[in-house]
Amino acid sequence: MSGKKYVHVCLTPRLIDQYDVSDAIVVVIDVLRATTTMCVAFDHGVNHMVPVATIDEAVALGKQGYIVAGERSGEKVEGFDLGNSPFSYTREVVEGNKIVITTTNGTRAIKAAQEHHAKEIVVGAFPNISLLTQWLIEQNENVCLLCAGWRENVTLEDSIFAGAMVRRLRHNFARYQDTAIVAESLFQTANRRKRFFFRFSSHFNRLTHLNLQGEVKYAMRKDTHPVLPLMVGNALYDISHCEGDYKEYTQSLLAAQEVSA
Ligand code: 3SL
Repeated sequence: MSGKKYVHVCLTPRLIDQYDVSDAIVVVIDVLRATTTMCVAFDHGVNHMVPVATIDEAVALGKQGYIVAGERSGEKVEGFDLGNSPFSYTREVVEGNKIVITTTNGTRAIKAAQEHHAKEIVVGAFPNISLLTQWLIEQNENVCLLCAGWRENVTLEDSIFAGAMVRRLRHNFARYQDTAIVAESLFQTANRRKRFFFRFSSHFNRLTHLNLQGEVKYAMRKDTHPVLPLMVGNALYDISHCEGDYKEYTQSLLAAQEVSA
């Protein structure tokens, strides 16, 4: 039991400077849709995913055999193989492959956590909530729930998800700041009416304009893709199959990255 460890909630990457993430596992949250999509991709067998901030970086990796994925303003970037729809990341498309992905907020939040030297970075969304919270409890480390938000603003859906995580972690961690309590209270208010609350969110409106309401509904479903995407070097890998200490596995991945560099 992690007596003195804390759970912090950083409601937008803009506030990450306020947190010492070098001593915390950072959970990057972009429920609509980047981290939901990543969970789907890993559950469907993608080998690894490299999150990048810019279209140019994605295109460059595309020349090295990566499937190139990402969106801007919710729409697939012209010339890319995939957008950011969880429905596109089918087993047929992704299994055994490597993907480079750039999104408006989700991949940027991952980069922000990296730049601030997070101890570990994992990806969270409703599809992996139970496995992720259980894993965090087992790690006995500080936790920072980093909401990707929208262009550095706070978003309803990411805050609600952070609150759902706080709710589940609460009894295993000791210290909370106000933002964790804000998120948890929001979740408690929204919990049984999540669909209603999500409809208020600005990103729901953006996705509705693109006729993507089905994706919002899909993103709200819990435990549909129980994976643990963890940053190892410059890429996300699923560590959900690791029994016991996952670090041996990540060391071997890092060594392999060095050899191929
Ligand atoms: O901002 C992001 O990272 C995306 O998830 C936004 S969208 O849902 O693809 O529009």
